[in-house]
Amino acid sequence: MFLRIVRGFSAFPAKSRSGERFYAARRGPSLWYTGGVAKTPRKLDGAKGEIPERIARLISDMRSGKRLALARLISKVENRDEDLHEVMRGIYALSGKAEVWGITGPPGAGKSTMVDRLAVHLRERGKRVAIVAVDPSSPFSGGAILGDRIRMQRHTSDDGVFIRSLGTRGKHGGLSHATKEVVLVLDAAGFDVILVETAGVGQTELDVLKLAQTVIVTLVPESGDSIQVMKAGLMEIADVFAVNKADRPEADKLVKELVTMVGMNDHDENSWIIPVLKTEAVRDVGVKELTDAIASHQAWLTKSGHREEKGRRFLKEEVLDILAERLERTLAGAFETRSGQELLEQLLRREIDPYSAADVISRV
Ligand SMILES: Nc1nc2c(ncn2[C@@H]2O[C@H](COP(=O)(O)OP(=O)(O)OP(=O)(O)O)[C@@H](O)[C@H]2O)c(=O)[nH]1
Ligand SMILES: [Mg+2]
Repeated sequence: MFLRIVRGFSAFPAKSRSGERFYAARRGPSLWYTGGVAKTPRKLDGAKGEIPERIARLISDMRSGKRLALARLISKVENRDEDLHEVMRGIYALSGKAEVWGITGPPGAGKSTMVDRLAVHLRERGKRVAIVAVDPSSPFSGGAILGDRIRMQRHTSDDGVFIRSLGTRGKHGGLSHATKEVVLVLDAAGFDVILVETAGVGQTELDVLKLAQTVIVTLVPESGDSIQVMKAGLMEIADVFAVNKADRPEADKLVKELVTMVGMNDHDENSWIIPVLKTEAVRDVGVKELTDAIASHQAWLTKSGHREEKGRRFLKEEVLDILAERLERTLAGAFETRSGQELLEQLLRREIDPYSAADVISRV
C-alpha cells in the first residue's frame, strides 16, 4: 500500500540489495504517514496539534455568527483547499448536534418550494436553519439553483437562515464527500436543522443522502406510478413520502399506491412505518404536518437506537472517503516518480508483468 500508517513504529526509506526501494520500520513513539516511493516519510500532526491561528480565528468568528467566516470555511471545504484538514480538525468536536434532513425527488417535484416552506415552519419553532442545495448537473456552484435563491429571498434578512448551493467539483464521489463536510461545518456553526436538497435521483444524489438522518422523498402525481419509486431505489432511502402538488388530480391514487407499498415492507412494533403525506408546497398546505412527521422520525431515531447506528455508519464512510481521496491522489502520481518511471520501463521491456508492478507499488 502507498498509504501506510504504522502505530508505534517510525519508517525510513531504504534500498534492498537488488536496488528496490522500500520503507523499513523502526520502533518509535510516533505515528507516520509514508507518502510514496521517492518521498520522505512525514510525521503526522495527530489530533492534538495546534490549529493555525488564522483557522482558529475563522472558526471562532463563525461560532459568534459571522457569516463571512462561515462562507469562507465552507469554500475551503468545497474547494478541497490546502487548509481542509485543519478546518475539519478545528470544527469536528463542535459538530454532532444538528438534525440533517435530506429532500429528494424527481426534477420539478417542488423540492425547493418545500424546503423554503419547511424553513419557515422551523423558524416558527425557534430553530436556526441551514439550507444546502446540491446540484450535480450544475457546472458551477449556484448555476441551476439561482432561481431557488431568488425564491428564497424572503430569508435573506433572517440571521437564523443560511443558504448555500453546491455544484459539481472534482470527480465522481467528490461532490457527495464535500457536501458531507460542508454539513459538518454548518453543524459546528450551530444550526439546529440542516436541509439538504438534491436535484434528481441519480447515484450522486443517493450518495449525498447518506448523510441525512431523515430523508424526505417528494413525488408528484404526474411523475407517474409508484413503479418508478421502486426502480429509482427510493423505497430503500425514504423515511417520509410527500405527495406534492396535491391540488392536481391523481394525487389520492398515488398516495394509495405508496401506502400499499409501504405496507408490503417487513416491519414489527419497533420499525419506523414510512408516513405518506399530501402537500401543496406553494400554498403551504400540509407542510406543518410534514414538519411534524419528520420530527416524529427524529424522535424515533433516538428512541430506537438508529441515530447512533446511522452515525457510526456515516463516520466509517467519512474516513473511508478520506482514504479513497488520498489514495486516488497518490495513485495518480504513481508513475510520476523516478522509480515509477523505471518500473514503467521494466514493464515495456517485459521484465516485469503488470501484477508484479502493482505489487511493487503497493509494497512501498
Ligand atoms: N400546482 C402546484 N405547483 C407547485 C407546488 N409546489 C411547487 N410547485 C411549482 O412547481 C414548480 C417547480 O418547483 P420547484 O420547487 O422549483 O421544484 P424542484 O423539485 O426544486 O425543482 P428542481 O430543483 O429543478 O428539480 C414551481 O413552478 C413551483 O411553483 C404545488 O403544491 N402545486
Ligand atoms: Mg430545486
